[in-house]
Amino acid sequence: MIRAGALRRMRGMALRINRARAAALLVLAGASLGGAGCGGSEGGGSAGDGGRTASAKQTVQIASYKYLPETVEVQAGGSITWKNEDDALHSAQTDDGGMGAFDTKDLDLGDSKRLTFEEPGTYSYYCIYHRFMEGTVEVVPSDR
Ligand SMILES: [Cu+2]
Repeated sequence: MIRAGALRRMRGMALRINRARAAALLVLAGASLGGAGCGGSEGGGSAGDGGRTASAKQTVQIASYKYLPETVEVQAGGSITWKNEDDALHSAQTDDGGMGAFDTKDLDLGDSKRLTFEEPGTYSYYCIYHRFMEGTVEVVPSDR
Protein backbone atom coordinates (compact mmCIF):
# COMPACT_ATOMS: atom_id res chain seq x y z
CA MET A 1 0.00 0.00 0.00
CA ILE A 2 2.79 2.39 0.90
CA ARG A 3 4.66 1.62 -2.27
CA ALA A 4 1.62 2.06 -4.42
CA GLY A 5 0.90 5.38 -2.78
CA ALA A 6 4.45 6.57 -3.33
CA LEU A 7 4.25 5.55 -6.95
CA ARG A 8 1.02 7.49 -7.43
CA ARG A 9 2.61 10.57 -5.88
CA MET A 10 5.62 10.22 -8.18
CA ARG A 11 3.37 9.89 -11.21
CA GLY A 12 1.47 12.93 -10.08
CA MET A 13 4.66 14.92 -9.82
CA ALA A 14 5.78 13.85 -13.28
CA LEU A 15 2.44 14.92 -14.69
CA ARG A 16 2.69 18.31 -13.01
CA ILE A 17 6.21 18.81 -14.38
CA ASN A 18 5.04 17.94 -17.88
CA ARG A 19 2.17 20.39 -17.57
CA ALA A 20 4.51 23.08 -16.32
CA ARG A 21 6.83 22.47 -19.26
CA ALA A 22 3.96 22.61 -21.73
CA ALA A 23 2.79 25.87 -20.21
CA ALA A 24 6.29 27.32 -20.43
CA LEU A 25 6.53 26.32 -24.09
CA LEU A 26 3.17 27.96 -24.79
CA VAL A 27 4.36 31.14 -23.13
CA LEU A 28 7.55 31.09 -25.22
CA ALA A 29 5.59 30.49 -28.42
CA GLY A 30 3.25 33.33 -27.58
CA ALA A 31 6.14 35.65 -26.87
CA SER A 32 7.86 34.95 -30.18
CA LEU A 33 4.59 35.34 -32.07
CA GLY A 34 4.03 38.64 -30.36
CA GLY A 35 7.52 39.77 -31.22
CA ALA A 36 7.07 38.94 -34.87
CA GLY A 37 3.78 40.78 -34.98
CA CYS A 38 5.42 43.89 -33.59
CA GLY A 39 8.09 44.17 -36.22
CA GLY A 40 6.15 42.58 -39.04
CA SER A 41 3.53 43.48 -41.58
CA GLU A 42 0.90 44.61 -39.08
CA GLY A 43 2.89 47.74 -38.40
CA GLY A 44 1.27 48.90 -35.20
CA GLY A 45 2.96 52.24 -35.50
CA SER A 46 5.71 51.80 -32.96
CA ALA A 47 8.57 53.31 -34.88
CA GLY A 48 11.10 51.93 -32.43
CA ASP A 49 10.44 48.35 -33.44
CA GLY A 50 10.81 49.03 -37.15
CA GLY A 51 14.44 47.98 -37.14
CA ARG A 52 13.76 44.44 -35.98
CA THR A 53 13.14 42.91 -39.41
CA ALA A 54 15.21 45.21 -41.64
CA SER A 55 17.15 48.30 -40.90
CA ALA A 56 16.66 51.60 -42.68
CA LYS A 57 20.43 51.96 -42.87
CA GLN A 58 22.89 49.23 -43.71
CA THR A 59 26.57 48.99 -44.46
CA VAL A 60 28.32 46.48 -46.70
CA GLN A 61 32.06 46.18 -46.31
CA ILE A 62 34.16 45.14 -49.26
CA ALA A 63 37.17 43.22 -48.04
CA SER A 64 39.25 40.31 -49.33
CA TYR A 65 37.29 40.41 -52.60
CA LYS A 66 34.00 39.79 -50.82
CA TYR A 67 30.89 41.71 -49.88
CA LEU A 68 30.21 41.50 -46.17
CA PRO A 69 27.50 40.58 -45.55
CA GLU A 70 26.83 38.91 -48.86
CA THR A 71 23.09 39.39 -48.47
CA VAL A 72 21.86 42.60 -46.96
CA GLU A 73 18.27 43.45 -46.08
CA VAL A 74 17.05 47.04 -46.04
CA GLN A 75 13.68 48.71 -45.68
CA ALA A 76 12.22 50.44 -48.73
CA GLY A 77 13.27 54.05 -48.52
CA GLY A 78 16.39 53.07 -46.60
CA SER A 79 19.98 53.19 -47.71
CA ILE A 80 23.00 50.95 -48.01
CA THR A 81 26.56 52.18 -47.87
CA TRP A 82 29.25 50.16 -49.60
CA LYS A 83 32.68 50.76 -48.15
CA ASN A 84 35.79 49.46 -49.88
CA GLU A 85 38.44 48.30 -47.46
CA ASP A 86 40.43 46.41 -50.09
CA ASP A 87 43.55 47.69 -51.76
CA ALA A 88 41.87 47.04 -55.11
CA LEU A 89 39.30 48.81 -57.20
CA HIS A 90 35.78 47.42 -56.75
CA SER A 91 32.21 48.28 -57.58
CA ALA A 92 28.76 46.97 -56.70
CA GLN A 93 26.29 47.02 -59.55
CA THR A 94 23.34 45.22 -61.06
CA ASP A 95 22.91 44.53 -64.74
CA ASP A 96 21.62 47.63 -66.47
CA GLY A 97 17.98 48.29 -67.06
CA GLY A 98 16.36 46.02 -64.51
CA MET A 99 13.94 47.40 -61.95
CA GLY A 100 15.90 48.65 -58.99
CA ALA A 101 19.15 48.69 -60.96
CA PHE A 102 22.00 50.36 -59.16
CA ASP A 103 25.70 51.06 -59.50
CA THR A 104 28.11 52.35 -56.91
CA LYS A 105 30.63 53.10 -59.68
CA ASP A 106 34.33 52.75 -58.90
CA LEU A 107 35.27 52.42 -55.26
CA ASP A 108 38.94 52.67 -54.40
CA LEU A 109 40.48 51.81 -51.04
CA GLY A 110 38.71 53.84 -48.38
CA ASP A 111 35.95 55.01 -50.72
CA SER A 112 32.31 54.55 -49.83
CA LYS A 113 29.07 55.06 -51.70
CA ARG A 114 25.59 55.35 -50.22
CA LEU A 115 22.58 54.38 -52.30
CA THR A 116 18.89 54.65 -51.44
CA PHE A 117 16.44 51.82 -52.21
CA GLU A 118 12.77 52.48 -52.89
CA GLU A 119 11.46 49.44 -54.77
CA PRO A 120 10.92 46.26 -52.74
CA GLY A 121 12.52 43.23 -54.33
CA THR A 122 15.61 41.05 -54.45
CA TYR A 123 18.52 42.38 -56.44
CA SER A 124 21.67 40.48 -57.31
CA TYR A 125 24.75 42.53 -57.90
CA TYR A 126 28.41 42.02 -58.69
CA CYS A 127 31.73 43.76 -59.06
CA ILE A 128 32.50 44.91 -62.59
CA TYR A 129 36.20 44.15 -62.08
CA HIS A 130 35.80 40.79 -60.38
CA ARG A 131 32.72 39.02 -61.65
CA PHE A 132 33.07 36.28 -59.03
CA MET A 133 32.22 38.88 -56.39
CA GLU A 134 28.48 38.61 -55.95
CA GLY A 135 26.01 39.97 -53.45
CA THR A 136 22.30 40.36 -52.92
CA VAL A 137 20.19 43.29 -51.75
CA GLU A 138 16.77 42.51 -50.35
CA VAL A 139 14.50 45.52 -50.13
CA VAL A 140 11.54 44.79 -47.89
CA PRO A 141 8.41 46.95 -47.66
CA SER A 142 8.65 49.61 -45.04
CA ASP A 143 6.14 49.27 -42.21
CA ARG A 144 5.85 53.00 -41.81
CU1 LIG B 1 35.98 43.88 -57.21
